[in-house]
Amino acid sequence: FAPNLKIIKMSGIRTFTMLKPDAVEKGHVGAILEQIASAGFRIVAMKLTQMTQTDAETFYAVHKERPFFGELVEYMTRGPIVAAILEKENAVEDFRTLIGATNPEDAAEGTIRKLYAASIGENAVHGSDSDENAQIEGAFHFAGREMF
Ligand code: IDP
Repeated sequence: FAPNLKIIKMSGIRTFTMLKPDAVEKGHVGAILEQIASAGFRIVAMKLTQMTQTDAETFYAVHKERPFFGELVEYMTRGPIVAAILEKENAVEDFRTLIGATNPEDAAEGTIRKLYAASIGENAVHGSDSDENAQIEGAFHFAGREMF
């Protein structure tokens, strides 16, 4: 049935990313954006911004019982980040492949985390882990008029 097919095709074309404070501090923004563009992602929305304590606690609420939560909030609020919405077929999965494993020691050669991340905590980049979270996280950072 045609309308349903369209809905199926529409799913999975967007993801949300943050180039985290360590990536910005070390001057890796240009190189990382180049790698993202070369992998075929189109920028839908993008800005340099800084998360407040409340922002970070809300964004990472799923991790609030984890032992590293305080450290994670401190890290994510300590300086500016680049937030962006990216578009490509199969965006969420392909972007997770491009960034590599959470711990850079486990990340595949050539992935963004292998190239630029220092540790499991300071791992340079965020990528949404589902279509639903991509939508929630994109809307957390951007108003509709900022998406193109
Ligand atoms: P992901 O970012 O690869 O999806 P998650 O398990 O969702 O990984 O964790 C969210 C973020 O929390 C990670 O990207 C990393 O910055 C931080 N984090 C995860 N595990 C640890 C840890 O064991 N120690 C310190 N920070 C961690």
